[in-house]
Parts: sequence; structure tokens; C-alpha cells
Amino acid sequence: MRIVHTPDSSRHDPEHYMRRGAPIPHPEQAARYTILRDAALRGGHDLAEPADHGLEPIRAVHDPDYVAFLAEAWARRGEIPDIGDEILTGSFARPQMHRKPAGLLGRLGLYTADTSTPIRAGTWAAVYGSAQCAVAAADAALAAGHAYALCRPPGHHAYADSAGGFCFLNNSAIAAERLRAATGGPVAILDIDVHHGNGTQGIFYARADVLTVSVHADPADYFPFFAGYADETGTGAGAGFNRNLPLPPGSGDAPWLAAVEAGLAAIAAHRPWALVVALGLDAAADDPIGALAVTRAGFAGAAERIARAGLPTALVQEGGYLCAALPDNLAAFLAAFDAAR
Ligand code: OKP
Ligand code: ZN
Repeated sequence: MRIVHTPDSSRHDPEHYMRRGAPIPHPEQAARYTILRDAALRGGHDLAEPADHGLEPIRAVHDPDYVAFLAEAWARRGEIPDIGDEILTGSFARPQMHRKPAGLLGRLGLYTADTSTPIRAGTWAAVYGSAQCAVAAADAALAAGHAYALCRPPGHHAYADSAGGFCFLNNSAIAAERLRAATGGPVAILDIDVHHGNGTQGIFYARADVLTVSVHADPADYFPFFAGYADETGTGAGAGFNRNLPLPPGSGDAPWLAAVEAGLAAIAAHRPWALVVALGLDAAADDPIGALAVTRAGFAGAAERIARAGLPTALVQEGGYLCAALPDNLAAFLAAFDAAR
């Protein structure tokens, strides 16, 4: 398996975020990059760093002003009196608020959904490099059949113009749009992260050319709370092109794999020309912020089923947090995918 990664992924190093009213150590730690990379190395995969395709593939799914804001925010930090190691706000625009304030903190409140995406010295380098990994994996999937992008930070909670849930740029959406443009045919995204891929759904919700399918823990009492319900099926030209498969908290391999199969059946019915897998590993039983109980055999089973779809496939890393099973689950997924191809 071609693995695309960049050491720049380590440069975003958030320390804390607010969870249930109190600051806790941030789960999306820089060490995730080295741990996932080393798991891929041990598996004998072929590691490469991405070429730089610039901002164009990023702007193909994101609002240009939002992208410029992310790129420039750290350089503008002096506008905030007594700024420390990060730019963060506690004031967020509500959906009915559309003004675009000139100041840095107001702009940040317009462009972020929560406190989990502080902007620090290396944030843009990591976010940009992560997006380039997604682009490179999409290109490699067309050239070689499949590839894995070790994207950190993750991306599936990022909308066209907002960060949130540890995510800044939507790497899976960037890969999907790259595949759609290159093939000229419809493409599909299967998101198996334990959290609903709300940003990805939002980006493609009115489009028929990118089918979005997400398998996740029921958002009724779990992040991202405000999207991910089964009755969200797309709008306008995109009606019928979004599918959500929420599962009760605590669900294990059998219901999870059944949902993955249902998602793959929906994808097959739409006859896409390529597939993006938003590969979160946080459905694992011992994930520190997870809500499901998937085992290593479950991840291998999902990989086998996805590989058998036989589509050019870009695997894009999403969540999956520090626990003993994390590297093993990635290794098992990649090995099972290779074996089934
Ligand atoms: C990212 B991915 C708001 C943040 C709540 C966010 C979880 C993000 C998971 N205070 N928690 O899908 O693995
Ligand atoms: Zn997640």
C-alpha cells in the first residue's frame, strides 16, 4: 500500500479543549502522527511524502476567504493584546448571524464551531500538509488502485467555511473532489469514523456527483449532535445522495459491519467511479473518546468488504485516538485491505 504522510503533521500541537465545561488534555495529539506512521512502516508499506499542489485543490471545496484566514491567522496574532501560544475564541456566530467582522477574534468566531481547533504556530503547516497528503492519495488511487493518506489533523468535521471537532480542512472532501474532477464520473465517500462526518455531508449535501455515506454513533447524545440523523438524505440536486447510518452507543462488530455493508450496498447502487474512505479508527472499543466497541477483527472485516468493492480507493485518515489498539487497528485495516485486493 502506498502511504502518503508528512512530518509537518506534527506541527499542530493543541494542548487543551473544553469538554463538558472543563479544559481537558486535547485528544488529537501530535504523537498520533508518529504512531500511525510507525504502524504503517512496520506493516512493510511504501511511504512517501506528497508533492505540493498548492491551494487550488483546497479551494475546490473550501471558501477562499476561509482558507486565507487559516493561512494568515498566526501571522496576525499581534492584533490580539497579550496573545499567548494560541489563537482561540469563546464567541461563535450562530446560524442567523452573517456579518463578517474585520478583527481576528470575530473572524475566528465566524469560522470555527467550538474550542477544539486552536490556531498555533504550526497549525497551518500541518493542516496544509495534511490536505496535500489527501490530494496525493487521490492521485495514487487512480494510478495504482488504492492509497492511504495519513492526514493529521483530521478533516471530516470541517465545512466549506468552518473548522470544528479538531478539523480545519476537509481532507476526505478534497480527495473526493480531486477524484471526481480527474475521472469525470460520480464518486462516493464512506465515512467509518465513530463521529458523523458532518462537514463532508455539508459540503456535498446539494450535489448528486458525490454520494456521502456515514456510519457512526447516534448523534442524539454524542458529537457532532446537530447532524448525522437517518432522515438527512440530501437536498435539491443532491436529494437521495446522502446516507446516514447511526448506531446505538456501545454497538460492536456485528451491527457495525452490517452498517458498513449497508453503506457499501448504497454506494454500489450509485455506480461511482472512485471511492474515498474517511478512515476514522475511533469506533474502537478502547478509544478514549469513542462510543462503539469495534475490535481489530472488525476493522479488518471492514477493510476486506471495502476492498472487494473493487473501486479506485483513497483511504483518508480521520480520528482514532491514543490507546494501545490504535496502531494495531491501522495495521490490521491496511493488511486486510491489501490481502483482499
Ligand atoms: C474528531 B473526529 C467541542 C468538541 C467536542 C469533538 C470530537 C471530535 C472528533 N467542545 N469533541 O471525528 O475523530
Ligand atoms: Zn471521530
